[in-house]
Parts: sequence; C-alpha cells; structure tokens
Amino acid sequence: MKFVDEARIKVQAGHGGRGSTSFRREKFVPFGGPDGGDGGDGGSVYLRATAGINTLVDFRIERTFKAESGEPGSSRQCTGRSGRDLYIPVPIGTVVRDADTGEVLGDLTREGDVILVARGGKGGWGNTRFKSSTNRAPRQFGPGLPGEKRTLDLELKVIADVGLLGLPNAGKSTLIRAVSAARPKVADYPFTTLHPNLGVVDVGQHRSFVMADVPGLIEGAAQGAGLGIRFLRHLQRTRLLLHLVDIAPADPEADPVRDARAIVAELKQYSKDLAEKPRWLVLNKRDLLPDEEAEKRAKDIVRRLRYRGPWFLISGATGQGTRELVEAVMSFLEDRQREQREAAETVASESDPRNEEAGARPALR
Ligand SMILES: Nc1nc2c(ncn2[C@@H]2O[C@H](COP(=O)(O)OP(=O)(O)OP(=O)(O)O)[C@@H](O)[C@H]2O)c(=O)[nH]1
Ligand SMILES: [Mg+2]
Repeated sequence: MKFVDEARIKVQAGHGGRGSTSFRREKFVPFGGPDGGDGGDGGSVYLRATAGINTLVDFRIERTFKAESGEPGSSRQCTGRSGRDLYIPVPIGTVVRDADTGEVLGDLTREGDVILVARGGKGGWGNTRFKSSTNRAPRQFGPGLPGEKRTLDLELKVIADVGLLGLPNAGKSTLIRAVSAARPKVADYPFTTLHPNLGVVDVGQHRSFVMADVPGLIEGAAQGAGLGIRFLRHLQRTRLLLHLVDIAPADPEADPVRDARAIVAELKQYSKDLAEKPRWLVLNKRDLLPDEEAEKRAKDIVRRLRYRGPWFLISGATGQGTRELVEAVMSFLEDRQREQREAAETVASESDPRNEEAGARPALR
C-alpha cells in the first residue's frame, strides 16, 4: 500500500436546525400561544487516533468531511433531532494544524486520543422562547448557527522508541527483520525501503520497544539527493537513534568513516533536535569478515570517528550481537522512563502546598 504522510482535508460541522414558529391549535383552546420547538444542534467533527491505520493514504484526495446538521424544531415544542457527530479515524502520531493559521490543533499520540476540529452550530430557538408579557404571540425564531468549517493539514510522524539511521544497504531492514516481526523488503540495491516500517521488538516478558526503519540517507539528502530527508521526520519522536554502518562495503572506494560523517552532517542540516538525540553506533555485517578482522575494523572506525558512546558490532544477517544490542536499547529506554517518572513526581511534590515552607524537601515515597 502507498505510504502517505501528509494530507490536507476540509471539515465542515453540521449547522444548527432552525427554530420553529408555531402556535398551539386545539379545539376549545383559542389563542393557544406559541409552541414552536428549538432546532437541533449540528454535529461536530472530531479526529480520533486509531490503531491499525498506518498512513494518511485515505486522505490523499482533498475532500470535505461533513457532520450532520440539526433538524428544525417543530410544533408542540418538539426540539429537532441533533446532527450526529463525525469521528474521522487517523493514524496514531498524526499532528493536526489549521491550514490557514498554521496553529497546531492537536497531536494524537495515543490510541483513542480525540480532538474537536469543527464545532457544530447551536440549534435556533423556537418561538416559544420569545414569549414575554408584552408579546404573547411571537413570530420570531432562531435560524440556527452555522457549523464551523476548517481546512486542516495532517502530518504523520510515526511513534517509535528507536530509529534506524544509515546509508542505503547498511542493513537497516535486515536488522529490523532479525529482531522483530516486521517484514520490510531487503535487497542489495540502494533505496529498497521507500517508506518507514515499524517493528515491535520483544525483549522479554512485558518488555518491548518499537523500532522504526526508514529509507536510507545519502550525502546531499538535505538538497533532495536520493529520497531526500523528508522521512527523517519519522525519527523525531524517537528517544534513541541507531546509526548503522556497513564495515565491509562492497565498493572498495567506500570509506565507512567518511560516510558516517556525511550522515551526521545531513542530520544536523535537517534538525538540531534530531542531531542532539542520543545516537549509538552499530557496526554491521561482521559476518563478512573473520572475527579478528571485523573487531579490528570496528575499533578503527570508532577511533577515527572519535566516537565515545556505546557501540555494537553485529550481523543482522546471522543475528550475532543483536541480542546484546536490543538488551542495551531496552535498558536505556527503561532508564529514560524512570528518570522521566521521577522528574514528574518531583515537579508534582514541589507544587504540593504542603512542601511550600522554606527548605521543605519532596517527600520520599
Ligand atoms: N552479509 C551480510 N549482509 C547483510 C547484512 N545486513 C544486510 N545485508 C545485506 O545488505 C543488503 C542491504 O540490506 P537492507 O537490509 O536491504 O539494507 P537497508 O539499509 O534497509 O537499505 P535501504 O532500504 O536501501 O536503505 C542486502 O543484500 C542484505 O542481504 C549482514 O549483517 N551481513
Ligand atoms: Mg531498507
């Protein structure tokens, strides 16, 4: 299926129904008075993050999504039926902007997240409501208010904990296949992967994380070379990047160190935030060389890059070293989660009025 990560749609909420102008007419009840009911409210339009939808392909053609209008009121003080609300399912990770103002209306990051994007119009008053001591037979009615109308820009940024980064053919898709159930295509030509793929990596009981495989990056990507850098947006929400480097490139001219630097330069051009994310070096295809030679090359690459973070020497093809890699990633993510939780608890207890006296320390739990 085609992968689409940007779309523009129009939404139109339902209009409020017209209020009714009606008078009670019954045998033996002359001048029965006004009995026109209110119009029903128009339905509103919402977007809802829904699992199982992975792209914005359904919105490829710009179209208008309309909620129902309210029915008009009627005699005997009957209120018109309200229009039904419309819930539009969108992928988890959709950022919603007002196309006219650029304002971010919402970021649907969790399944079931809902945002209101166009409010339905209120139904108009029936003439009963206009009755007063000076006007006992009002003919006024409320026309019902129009429903809101908006043009929205939707942008999908997939939600993953870890993102794979690297040249085409570095072995990103092979790695995600080795450690998850995701089955992206693998082939020995560049740009096999044309859109992001997500895989859930199960590390053990109740321990798992989501890995994103994105299309390969080449030098000049920021200027549009290869598939460009637009797919990098899908790495923006990750907590950790794994930079895959082929330690035995088929091309004898290729220099893994120079190529690795080029990738980092592209990353910096794309976004400072992304460049500052934790990034680990993963030296891949160790099976192509004898162990000793592979280790020597790996150390040499690390030294020449003046890289000081954690690094791994693996083979996505044979699985060697991938277990250690996913364990380390999982621990890193768990540590991050713990830090975040603790930070949130500290903020919560600092804003607790019981801790307001000078020197009061957050209570330990
Ligand atoms: N020997 C060996 N070959 C590998 C390994 N990992 C990947 N390959 C091969 O390298 C080629 C490219 O692998 P992919 O996984 O498609 O690479 P990619 O990084 O996803 O490439 P793009 O999608 O084009 O960016 C394929 O022929 C793989 O079989 C490995 O660990 N060892
Ligand atoms: Mg690939």
